[in-house]
Amino acid sequence: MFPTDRLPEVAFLGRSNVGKSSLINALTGQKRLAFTSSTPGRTQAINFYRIDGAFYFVDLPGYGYARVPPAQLLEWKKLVEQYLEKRDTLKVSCLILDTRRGWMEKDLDLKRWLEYHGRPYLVIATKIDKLKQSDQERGLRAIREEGTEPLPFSAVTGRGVREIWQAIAKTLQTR
Ligand SMILES: Nc1nc2c(ncn2[C@@H]2O[C@H](COP(=O)(O)OP(=O)(O)OP(=O)(O)O)[C@@H](O)[C@H]2O)c(=O)[nH]1
Ligand SMILES: [Mg+2]
Repeated sequence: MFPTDRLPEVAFLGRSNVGKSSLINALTGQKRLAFTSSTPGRTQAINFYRIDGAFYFVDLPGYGYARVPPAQLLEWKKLVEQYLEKRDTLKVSCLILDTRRGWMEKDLDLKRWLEYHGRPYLVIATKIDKLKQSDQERGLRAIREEGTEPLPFSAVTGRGVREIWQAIAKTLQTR
């Protein structure tokens, strides 16, 4: 089910509808590489996108969508935790937060989980275009309170694409 060519992988994690697939599309400059939707819970499986034959972007299904039946929630946990725990080609995860909402309970659970398992991660503060300047700064400050520096991003304006690429490239080089 997962690729076996052992290329390094970058995973995209976050709540349902936060903009994981949109970030992948913005980073690759391909509008429809990863399927995006205004219907939460669109990405249900783990999707691997091979980039330049050099590594994979891994689009994981979102969490925290209230209307998911319990059985499916368990499936999600099994699938995602199995991937995050065992996958030795995974180099870095991008934990994506909505700048308007900051850290929510499930995000903090995931952050602690990644830290406990020694998994390196970047924090992306997305949909920043939806906030006016002063609220952007307030949102970013709130995210910093958990001891991480967020990378501001907008799929609409393209803000942050270069900085996120630089951060990803750095983690791919050092491991
Ligand atoms: N304004 C704005 N809208 C965004 C941004 N990123 C994503 N969206 C919108 O948010 C919705 C969800 O985006 P997706 O990329 O499908 O989100 P996802 O996290 O992949 O969602 P699931 O796969 O369902 O978990 C879509 O309607 C996007 O157009 C952004 O930076 N700014
Ligand atoms: Mg998606």
